[in-house]
Amino acid sequence: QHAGPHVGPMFPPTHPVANAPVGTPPPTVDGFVREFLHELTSNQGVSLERSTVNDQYLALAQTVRNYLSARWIETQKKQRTTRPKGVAYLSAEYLLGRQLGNNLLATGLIDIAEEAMKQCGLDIAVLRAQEVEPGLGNGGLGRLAACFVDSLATMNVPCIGYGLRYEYGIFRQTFVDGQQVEQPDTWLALGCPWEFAHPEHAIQIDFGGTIETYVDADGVERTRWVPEWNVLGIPYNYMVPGYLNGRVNTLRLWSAEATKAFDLAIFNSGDYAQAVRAQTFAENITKVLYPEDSTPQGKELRLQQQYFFVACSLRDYIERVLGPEFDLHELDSRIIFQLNDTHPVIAVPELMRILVDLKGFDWDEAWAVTKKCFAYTCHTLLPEALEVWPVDLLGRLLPRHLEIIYRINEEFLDEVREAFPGDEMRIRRMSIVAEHPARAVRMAYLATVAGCKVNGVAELHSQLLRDKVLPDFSQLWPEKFTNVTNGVTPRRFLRLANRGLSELISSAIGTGWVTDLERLRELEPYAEDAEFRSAFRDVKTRNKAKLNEVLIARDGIELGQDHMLDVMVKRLHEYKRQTLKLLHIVTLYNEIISGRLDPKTVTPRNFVFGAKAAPGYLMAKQIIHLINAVGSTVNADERVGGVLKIAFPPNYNVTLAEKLIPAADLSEQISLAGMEASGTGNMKFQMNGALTIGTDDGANVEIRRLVGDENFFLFGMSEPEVAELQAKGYDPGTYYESDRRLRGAIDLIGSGHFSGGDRGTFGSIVTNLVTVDRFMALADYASYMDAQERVEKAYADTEEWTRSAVLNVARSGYFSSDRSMRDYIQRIWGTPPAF
Ligand code: B1N
Repeated sequence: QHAGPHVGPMFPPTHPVANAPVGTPPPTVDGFVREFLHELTSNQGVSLERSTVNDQYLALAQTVRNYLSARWIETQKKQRTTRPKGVAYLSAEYLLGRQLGNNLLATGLIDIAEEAMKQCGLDIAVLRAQEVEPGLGNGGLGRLAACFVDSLATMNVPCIGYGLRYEYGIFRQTFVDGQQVEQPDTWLALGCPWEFAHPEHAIQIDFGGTIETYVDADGVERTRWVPEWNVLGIPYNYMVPGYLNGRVNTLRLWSAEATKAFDLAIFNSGDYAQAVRAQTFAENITKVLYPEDSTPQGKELRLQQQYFFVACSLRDYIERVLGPEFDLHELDSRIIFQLNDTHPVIAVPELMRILVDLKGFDWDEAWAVTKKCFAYTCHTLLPEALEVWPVDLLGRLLPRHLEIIYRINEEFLDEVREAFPGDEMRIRRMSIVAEHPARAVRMAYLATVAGCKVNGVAELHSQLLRDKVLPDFSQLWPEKFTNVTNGVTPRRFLRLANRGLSELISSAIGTGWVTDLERLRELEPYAEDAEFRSAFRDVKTRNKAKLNEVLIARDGIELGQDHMLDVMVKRLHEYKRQTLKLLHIVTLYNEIISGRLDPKTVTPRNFVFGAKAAPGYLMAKQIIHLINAVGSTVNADERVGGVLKIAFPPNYNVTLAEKLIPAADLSEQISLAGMEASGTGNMKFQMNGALTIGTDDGANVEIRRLVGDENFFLFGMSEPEVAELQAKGYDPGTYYESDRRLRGAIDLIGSGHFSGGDRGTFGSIVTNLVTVDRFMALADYASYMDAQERVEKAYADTEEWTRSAVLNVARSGYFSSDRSMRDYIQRIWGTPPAF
């Protein structure tokens, strides 16, 4: 049952209190007030009386930031002398969430700051609500990167996160007549106090042009890239504080600007307007985050973004962090570049180019170094999510890189030929360069060939990655493949988001769990303690009340009082099966209005959805429309008597997650088995005492193993059963025909009941479900309905339910991202912690 022997905190905090510089006295409320007022006048240039909430927020942020920056400088100074091996996490996304609360927590200043603001006549909650979260990611993948850098800092591991500073992050979602409308995310508009811009450290990044060969001074024939255009990368540094340990790591996000070459054009061309347009062209590179989760479109600008940020990052690490004296033959002694999915994989040929073309390495020497410096994390199983770049596009933008990829591929295929003589089919299957439908580079293959390790993000996912996505590669290099199950940071998602539960836990077992989450095990006996259970329920009730306040203020949404809170929050994607959740709701509704189900016998429930759809993903947008339509119809129907309430607050993001998750009773994790690589929301819900209804997919498998069958509502086909059904041919129509309740629900949607009588509105959803249903919602429907009935029964027994909820919390320690980091260190990085 237990996830392995428990070995205490590997990286104990080095400092008990705030991140204040060594030797300074501990901060006091009076001192904090003085510093705050100083920031208000000197930075915002206003008096307290005349200040706006934004002024106050910025001044408070500045005050907190000062505590961190001293430790930040110290961390870097120490690293320059100890020269430890570090991790460079390369990720196109960091979904950070609000910073102020986290930084107050990391510095131990929460209470002092709260009291200080009170003395100034201010409510710190109002100031905290002023912060616009940096939404520089789409979903799980970007949030994972943010959790990982938090854990590494807390575990005292040197890490630098590299990424992109998008001027517009993930779009702000609004609903107009129930349909998603995207608004630009202007997160920088009111100023971002957490970033440090360093334009003086700009790096020039080249694009386009041609390659030419020449003979160098030693008479050796070499290749060089003659680029056509370039842009500047400006670093913006963010502090990543460890929890109360004095370490502050760096997150370095790159912003694109026009180079002098563009400026010059203004004078030379005489066409001022054209020159300014050229500048916009350069700045477009970091203008906006591609709002696609799991299904990247092969857009040229996206490739520009990818190359831009990894080229900046490699140059930065090699030239600025290591410096000119460093012998790059030893590169792997100082760094491991962790590739967060395939988005940064163009870093592989870039490092080869640096070593071969710029540093004069011969090819084999360079390849030997490169192979040791990269490791690759795959986050998906969906074939359409595997990035592939057409060679004409790659060759146009990065001609030298394409040539390098060809050579890597040739040598790799020679290796395959040697291992499997005469197996030409295998060669074709494994080639990094696909020939059909068009010549294109398979980035996952390049990452697998170049990476010293390849990992999936949950046990099931890693197994499927080995057996189904990259079987030829795992056969060739079995030792390359490993698993690291995802995790989430308990600082943000338990300690900060759920203060009530945190305090209850600490009153029972002390505060050590914050950095050693396996200690939550010590809560197990409290599951049997009626007083503890009652206190646990009180916390939930208060969290629900707070959520109600938030939803009323934010969206005017009123949830049912004393209802079970059933939550499904995640990106909108067919494989995640929000429609299955809808079929459950519509079934209950249909049974009620047709008189077969007495609403008085139904457990009152609030169904809360949160989900953004990629703007170009039409089916996902229609499903959003349908959720809203079902919501307004059911909520307004008096026959339901208010027992079913549907809420779909728009713009689900980290900030809203922090309110929703602590209030939830039931966590919906209902993807088709074999489709969700891991999921991380599932872990956050468990940690906050929600029970899971879920399929045997992603990390649900591990959650269920840890909490036990009796504390988890399992339903649906297993992955092998899905594969079997797929193989024998899946026909959703048979399920529709044979299941009365299912047919009733689908027919009700098709009848126009939720669309003012118009049958067309949701016609394509209905047709798709009944004829295609790629993700087999209909096949799992009956089993899901059964599981929901078990949920109802279980929820009716309040004491038993609470007991299960407490056990869910007690057994969630494994899902700390600290544990994930320990696994990466042991299985992949070999990074010693730098005390
Ligand atoms: O990564 C998460 C997992 O927990 C989820 O199961 C997985 O779906 C998610 C292209 C992605 N996989 N792939 C992406 C994101 C943006 C993009 O442009 C793909 N996100 C995931 C963390 O491991």
